[in-house]
This record gives sequence, C-alpha cells and structure tokens, in this order.
Amino acid sequence: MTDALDNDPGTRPAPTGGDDRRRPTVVVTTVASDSHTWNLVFLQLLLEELGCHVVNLGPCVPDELLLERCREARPAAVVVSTVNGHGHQDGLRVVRRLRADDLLAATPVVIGGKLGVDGDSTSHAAELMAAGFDAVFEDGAETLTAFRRFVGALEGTSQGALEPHHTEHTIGVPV
Ligand code: B12
Repeated sequence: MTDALDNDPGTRPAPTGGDDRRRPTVVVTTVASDSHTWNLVFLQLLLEELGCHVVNLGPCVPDELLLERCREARPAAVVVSTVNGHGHQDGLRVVRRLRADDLLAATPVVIGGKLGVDGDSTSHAAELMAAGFDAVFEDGAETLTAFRRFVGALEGTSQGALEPHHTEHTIGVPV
C-alpha cells in the first residue's frame, strides 16, 4: 500500500475558494488483493473532470485502512474499482464492513471494473447490490455513461460542481 496517489485534503492546504468548498469528496479505492493502479488513476481523473475532489487510496487497500480514511473524509461517495477478478468476493466483504460502521452505513458506495474471472459471461451485480452496494458498474459499452449519471446525482453536487473542472490532469488531446 502506497501513499503516492493520496490526495487527502488533510495533507493539502484547506480549500479557500467557494468553488472548492462545493466540490464533493469522493474516495477512490480498490480492495486488499488488487495491485492494479491505472484503473484508479483513470477514475480519479474522470471524477476530477466531473468536478469532484478525490481521495485516491491507491492499490492493495486493507479493509481497516479504507474504513479509517472514510471515517476521516466523510465522503459523498466511495468508488471501489477492481480488475483482478476477485472483486465479486472482496467487494462483498468490504461493503459489509462499510455498512456495519455507524458513520458510513448510509454513504453511497459503488463498485466497478472486471469483477470476475470469466469476462462478462457472469454478472455479479445482484449479489453485490444485495450485500449493500448502491450500484455496480461491470465493464460494458454503457458503463461510463451510467457512472457519470451516478456522479451527477450525488448529494452535495450541483450543476456547477459537475461542469468539467479543468485541472493539471485534464484528459484529452487539444485540437
Ligand atoms: C498492467 C496489468 C497488470 C500489472 C499492474 C501494474 C499496476 N501497477 O497497475 C501487474 C503485472 C502487476 C498485473 C498483475 C496481475 N494481473 Co493484471 N493486468 C494488467 C493489464 C495488462 C492492464 C491493466 C491496466 O492498467 N489497464 C488500464 C486501466 C486504465 O484500465 P482498466 O484497468 O481496464 O480499467 C478500466 C475498466 O475496467 C473500468 N473500470 C475499472 N474499475 C472501475 C470502477 C468503476 C466504478 C467504473 C465505472 C469503471 C471501472 O474503467 C477503466 C477504463 O476503461 C490487464 C489487461 C488489459 N489489457 O486490460 C491485466 C489484467 C487486469 N490482469 C489480470 C490478472 C489475472 C492479473 C494477475 C492475477 C496475474 C497473475 N496471475 O499474477 C495479477 C494480479 C495482481 C493483483 N494482486 O491484483 C487479468 C484480470 C482477469 C479478470 N478480471 O478476468 C487481466 C484483465 C489480464 C487478462 N486478460 O487476463 N497486471
């Protein structure tokens, strides 16, 4: 587990502008078994483009660390990304722990990526939703459209907060 991707407001100067204060905080994480990292970077950039402040916990996040950081950040949402194929199992454990925590029981929590080991032939959405996730974004043609819709509906977001927010990480090639 590395802090290299950590964008925790606790380690940065407090926001001073009104716009910054309006930005909802989203925790981006993976599960303890998963060492893939670019999926997390991708989600951080996408969420920042959508106007969110992101706390990216990086790869191989132990359950206890995730709980601790979420209790501190009190995020508008927790986004779990996992691609190593164990997400349908690790995700169940993680969301049950979040739901069992008094401070986090009602926090929107979603999971996405490559959740199993047999491509898209088995959906794990029903089981993960039953365990407590608010949404499941398995890889597919409409996945990112649905995810953008979810982010747009987050409590604490406003139309202004969801306007593309240009940071030093802006994705895309100038034309
Ligand atoms: C690079 C890589 C690695 C590197 C990771 C290095 C690093 N620091 O990140 C290393 C070599 C360490 C690695 C290890 C392993 N890997 Co690997 N890895 C890859 C590889 C080649 C690229 C992943 C990548 O960076 N993609 C770029 C990012 C931006 O995209 P992405 O991860 O695909 O995520 C996208 C979507 O899934 C989606 N998404 C992801 N999460 C979420 C969440 C939400 C909410 C939403 C909306 C969308 C979303 O958005 C992203 C952009 O489209 C893929 C194969 C591939 N071509 O994709 C295999 C792959 C992910 N690895 C795989 C496997 C099996 C492993 C190992 C188990 C191999 C082994 N036997 O050791 C280990 C597991 C290690 C672990 N403990 O997790 C499999 C997973 C199979 C599955 N799920 O069915 C893949 C798919 C290869 C394959 N085809 O078999 N891997």
